[in-house]
Amino acid sequence: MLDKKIETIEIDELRQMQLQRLRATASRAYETVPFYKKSFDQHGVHPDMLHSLDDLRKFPFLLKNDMREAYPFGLFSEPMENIVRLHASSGTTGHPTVVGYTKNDIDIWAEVMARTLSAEGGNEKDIIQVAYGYGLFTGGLGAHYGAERAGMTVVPTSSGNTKRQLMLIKDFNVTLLACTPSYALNMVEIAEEMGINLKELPLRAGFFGAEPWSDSIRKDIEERMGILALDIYGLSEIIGPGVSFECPSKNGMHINEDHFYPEIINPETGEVLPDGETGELVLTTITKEAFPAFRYRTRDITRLNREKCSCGRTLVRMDKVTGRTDDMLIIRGVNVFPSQIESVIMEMEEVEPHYQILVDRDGALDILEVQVEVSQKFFSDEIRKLDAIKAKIGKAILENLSVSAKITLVEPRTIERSMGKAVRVIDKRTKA
Ligand code: DLL
Repeated sequence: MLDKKIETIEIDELRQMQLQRLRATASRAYETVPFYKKSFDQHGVHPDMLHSLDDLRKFPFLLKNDMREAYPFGLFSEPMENIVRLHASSGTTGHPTVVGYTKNDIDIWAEVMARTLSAEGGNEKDIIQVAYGYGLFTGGLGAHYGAERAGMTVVPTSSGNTKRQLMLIKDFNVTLLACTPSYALNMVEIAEEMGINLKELPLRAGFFGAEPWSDSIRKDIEERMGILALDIYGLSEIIGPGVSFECPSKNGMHINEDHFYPEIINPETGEVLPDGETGELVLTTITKEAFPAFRYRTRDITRLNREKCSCGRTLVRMDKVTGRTDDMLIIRGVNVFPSQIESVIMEMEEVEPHYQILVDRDGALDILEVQVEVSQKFFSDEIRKLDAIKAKIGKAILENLSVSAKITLVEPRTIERSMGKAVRVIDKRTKA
């Protein structure tokens, strides 16, 4: 634990700190960002109305689209001379969303990421390889500054050039790894090909995030790398990685509540749900200067857990994010989350954790196809056996998701490997 005082803070003290910070941020946003003034006024709310944290629910949400419309700097609350860094997330349509940081924001980011990367005991004796992409994406630089703040030795490889990554892990005696879980799986395969046994190396833990990954994938990475695999969560609109992090109990991610205030809402009605219920995560930054995000709708689906954690931290935990409200597929009227398909696939020993979901339309009918790689061990089997594997996966998907899917088994190593966030779904239907 890096910051015992904060990470095990008494709840009453935390709530008081949050309220104070929230009020200050709300006032600053109202006074300096015309968007917030207009939006608060239109909803008949004012920062002075924040007498308790619950009063926040009366305030309007911030949507991704509001950020797009404010492109590039419309939501900044500080003059450009105080902004020392910009990041942006690409998104699939329209303008990217741009976020800015003051020197103090970068400092806070380093601090929350230092907590994240020290969660399993890491310290200045560690050598961490940062294989998240460096650039406008927040993964690389976010992890980098956090690791430096924790006093670690950073190997800033960024993503790609996997053989060299592996050589450095081995030659530099790297102990910690930070990258997306899909890139970690990619690394494992290439290490196996190169004859590098990661299990024999000092590598001890990995901090994986930026995309959903199931516990089965965690198990696969842990076994094949011989490490502890921890989940880390964040988004550029809020700060980047560092919003929440898993401790070695691996039972939810502790939210850095001294900087980010979470709520869970019903995505249909916008109503705040009680703790313990699953819904859309809404986050408010309570210390950010350059770009204060007030009730930002993340679209990520999760649940808050306030039960005491065995690690001693009092910071609330959020469940692993298994999907987003906008990645739900509607197939012939049935709601399907890609993570549900992944869970089914991961139960099958005959296939590898590499798959792609293709959705198309034939006339009025939605077609769902799941392409998945057969394990080397089973690939040489006769057609009859491969057909049986296909039928088994198809049946399991139908039973679990109530939707029929065409299963295509592909040769090992044919689905494109990811360096960053994996592309799992290709939806060829024209979206309304
Ligand atoms: O992905 C920040 C990040 C970098 C987080 C490195 C963790 C590690 P964006 O590119 O803005 O920022 O994407 C944010 O990615 O709203 C989630 O949908 C998804 N996401 C991030 N972390 C996780 C995770 C970075 N641990 C979006 N599990 C978020 C599931 C995640 N989804």
